[in-house]
Amino acid sequence: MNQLVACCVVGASALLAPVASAQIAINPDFGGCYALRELGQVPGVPFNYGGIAFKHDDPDVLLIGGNANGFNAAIYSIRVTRDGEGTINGFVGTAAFYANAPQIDGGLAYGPGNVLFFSTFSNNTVGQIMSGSINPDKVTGMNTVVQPSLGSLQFVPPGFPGAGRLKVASYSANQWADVSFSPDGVGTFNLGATANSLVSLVDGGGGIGPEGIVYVQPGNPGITQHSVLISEYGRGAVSCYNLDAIGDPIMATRRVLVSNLSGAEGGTRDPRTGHFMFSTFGGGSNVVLVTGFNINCRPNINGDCYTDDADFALFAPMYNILDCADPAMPLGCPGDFNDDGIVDDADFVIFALAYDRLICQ
Ligand SMILES: [Ca+2]
Ligand SMILES: [Ca+2]
Ligand SMILES: [Ca+2]
Repeated sequence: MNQLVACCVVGASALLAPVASAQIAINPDFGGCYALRELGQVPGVPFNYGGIAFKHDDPDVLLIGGNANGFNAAIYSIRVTRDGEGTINGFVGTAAFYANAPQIDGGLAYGPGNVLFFSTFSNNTVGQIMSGSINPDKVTGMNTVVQPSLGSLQFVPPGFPGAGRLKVASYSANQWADVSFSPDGVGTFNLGATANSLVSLVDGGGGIGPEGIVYVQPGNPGITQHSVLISEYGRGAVSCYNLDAIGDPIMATRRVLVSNLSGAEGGTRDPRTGHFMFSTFGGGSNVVLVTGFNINCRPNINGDCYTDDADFALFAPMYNILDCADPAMPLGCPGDFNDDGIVDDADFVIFALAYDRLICQ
């Protein structure tokens, strides 16, 4: 029976080939180092898919929103499988219920204290689920921060401009905001009532329709500055943006990374490899992995696929200058791999390890 269904679904797609022939594509301007691996549907997670994140205490367990945007939406958990190189290549069994998350949309991310934050659509709230809870412990309306409705959220990871800050994005209004938060004394957090910054995610092509938000560091192929990937539902794309000093995207730096998507939704990174993973919303709800992203290739200064002699030629002068504050230091001090403000032996050790590994995929 399953085979028959598979047969006929494929057959229908084939008939539509002239219309549906547009394939998911990766922009070659990023150097040809990235590849797509469609992981398909997650067994047991009801359509539509929402935000995704890896469990804070298990890098092989994916959390994913199901029935996204519905009142009966929930977060499900499923264990991933990996090939011999550690790249995710599938799922184990059927997903289990993890926690209720009514109207979850594209944002799902851990904050301080391993509190799981999620964004909701179309009621424009942020929910918080404490470790061990199966229901939201706190829900905060965001109408005074951004116009309805979220959309997405993410915390800026360590080592990035604005590290630790909370960002939210309104899907409907194409607004990105920085939001303050502080402990409320019972394990969750009070959110700021107004935006600390407000970025318009609109350009000549209109609004992007933001969903997933994923930060990626320099050294990833084609990326030479701290950047953020945004799943753009409104554009059928995932794009890469340079960051400003507090970790907000700079709209004018938008570069499409993945195109021809239907319903780009939540995004996260595999904590083991750094690979980028995103979900898609709609009848074809799906999980897609983009290999080539990495977590330990900061020394790939020129942003190609390797850490090699060309990068050493860029690193050596910075090592000689030493201080990132020196006017002679290249912009952004890209040789300071451990972000301590100087380029010294500690950075050289990091360089040598990456040089030995060579490949940044
Ligand atoms: Ca959505
Ligand atoms: Ca390189
Ligand atoms: Ca350093």
